[in-house]
Amino acid sequence: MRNPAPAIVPPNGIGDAKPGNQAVLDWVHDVATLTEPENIFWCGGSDRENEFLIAESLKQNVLIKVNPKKFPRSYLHRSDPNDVARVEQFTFVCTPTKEEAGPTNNWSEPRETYTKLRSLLKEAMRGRTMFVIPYLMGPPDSPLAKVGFEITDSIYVVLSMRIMTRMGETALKRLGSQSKAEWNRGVHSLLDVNPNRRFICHFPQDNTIISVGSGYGGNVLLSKKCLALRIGSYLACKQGWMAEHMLILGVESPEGRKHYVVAAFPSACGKTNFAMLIPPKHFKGWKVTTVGDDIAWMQVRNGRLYAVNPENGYFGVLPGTSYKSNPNAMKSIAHDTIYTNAALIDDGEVWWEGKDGARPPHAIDWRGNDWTPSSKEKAAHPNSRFTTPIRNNPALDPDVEKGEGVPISAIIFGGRRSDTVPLVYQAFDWAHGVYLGATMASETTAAATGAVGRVRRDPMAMLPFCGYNIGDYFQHWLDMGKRLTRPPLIFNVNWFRKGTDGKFLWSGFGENMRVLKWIVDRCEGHGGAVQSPIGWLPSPHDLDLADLDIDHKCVAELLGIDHEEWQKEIGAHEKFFKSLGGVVPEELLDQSKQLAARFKE
Ligand code: GTP
Ligand code: SPV
Ligand code: MN
Repeated sequence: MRNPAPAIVPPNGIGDAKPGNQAVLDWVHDVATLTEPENIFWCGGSDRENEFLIAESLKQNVLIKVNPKKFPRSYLHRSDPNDVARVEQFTFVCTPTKEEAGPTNNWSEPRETYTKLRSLLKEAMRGRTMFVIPYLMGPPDSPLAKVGFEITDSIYVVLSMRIMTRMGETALKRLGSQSKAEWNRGVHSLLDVNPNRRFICHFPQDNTIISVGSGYGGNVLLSKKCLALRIGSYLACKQGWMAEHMLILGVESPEGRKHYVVAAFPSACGKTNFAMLIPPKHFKGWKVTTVGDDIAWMQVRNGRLYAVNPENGYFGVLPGTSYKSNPNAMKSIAHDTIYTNAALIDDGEVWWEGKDGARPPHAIDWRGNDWTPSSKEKAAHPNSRFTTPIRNNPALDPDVEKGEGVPISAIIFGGRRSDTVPLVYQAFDWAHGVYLGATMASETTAAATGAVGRVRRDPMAMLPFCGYNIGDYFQHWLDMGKRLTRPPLIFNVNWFRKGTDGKFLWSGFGENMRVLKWIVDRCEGHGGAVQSPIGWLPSPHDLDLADLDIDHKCVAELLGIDHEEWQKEIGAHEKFFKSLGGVVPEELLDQSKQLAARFKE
């Protein structure tokens, strides 16, 4: 068993931001009666409160100070080595019937699950402090914004939620005092951080989340995957909007024409990097700005799709992040950042694999052990992350706070595919685009526990995040299209195709601008393309590849469609749809047939 963190006693004026809404107070009272904390800390999110909590975290060794000259106000956190990623096998959707959760979710009966969780939570906060975090997802004046409360006994969760969400007063203001107001109830307890007692449970009908036994990222920052995606997607379907695992970026031409695009890539497949892209020299005058890097909430306005970023911070992957690959991320995380499971080098600087410069001669690894370049283990965990405010990003889009959101010109799907899938292609129409999303696949990554590098179907990058029946989710996508008079064009990309030598064929990162430019051209109606069985493909001269060190053979390979590989791919689509057991809309089954038929033409 882990030593429980001691209760903390805040000075006057801190930890007393008690909400005025009676329904919230009643709920907090119920949870406290069950968990029996030493005291309740009502988070308000002020600077003074944050400084106090950081000082406490340093005392408790929850945080380690990193070199303040190099990284002002930044800290390292090490999570338990058994607790370093999302746990999909312990994540549940608890709906009255199994059918509502659908074939892609772990289902658990709500009443039994509440009973089990209540017994785990009984006295769980004895001798400890229970924090109550009010937070708002989305710009304060957005019709899409949602209020949540997270109760937690983890000080790391409080510090992270203050970065990741709009915490405190703005949430309370939005909630108001009405007893019927919509708000999410989130309860989190570390318990003893034991994988055998780790459950992330969602009750969509009750707008409730209960997470126990973990202290890591997507399992415990309940605003993110739990509310903004799983509960969010359920509410979105009911209320007629969309909650998606998508980055949102703005791209402006030298002439000042601006488009916004969203892109759904699975976990650790390049959303943060694409959202912060810096165009290569050849694209002088082009500007890419970030609205969001992980989640998009979208609504229909005047026949167009508009997106807001519900979050207020980035919880991004460290390995591979460098001034070479992503300068905007490096600048963002140079101050006021929490690093989780990175290595610490001798001058108090944090380090991870893929950072600029040579490997350090010595480090303390993510577990707290000595490390040298000859060590077999990685110094930073492959899923080590940074938590940093969106405002640290030098390329933050000026309209990030716009309540109505930004108008979306294109939707991009993509995954990690070593083979089969070309660099970019465009769907013929909305329904075909929905089919591209529904059948996309990707190699698994370290963002979730389990095997890495296994190709799995991950529809719309939502496999682990769709909080209801995936068949209804597909239908919702098809229905949304019918409400759009100016629907975004839909594309699929793959930055990760490999040559026979096993190396990436495409240099990626900033060079992805070349693909983005073609997408923008297509949106404006002047990009060239050739028709293929899978969709509209750029021919090599339709892509601006000037000043790029790539040979023609690679370009041909990147854009090529291998008929044998695609026969296998179509088989995999059909197998996947079959595995869902009859929930797939007829319209998508039909798309599958049309795809197969186009290969025979
Ligand atoms: P989540 O936060 O888990 O949702 O991940 P994400 O989709 O935001 O992925 P992110 O941008 O953090 O990238 C994950 C990993 O992929 C990092 O190690 C990146 O360096 C790497 N990566 C991102 N973009 C590219 C690319 O264009 N090419 C290559 N080869 N690698 C990339
Ligand atoms: C993901 O896995 O897609 C993430 C990281 O964005 S986590 O918040 O841990 O889910
Ligand atoms: Mn993500």
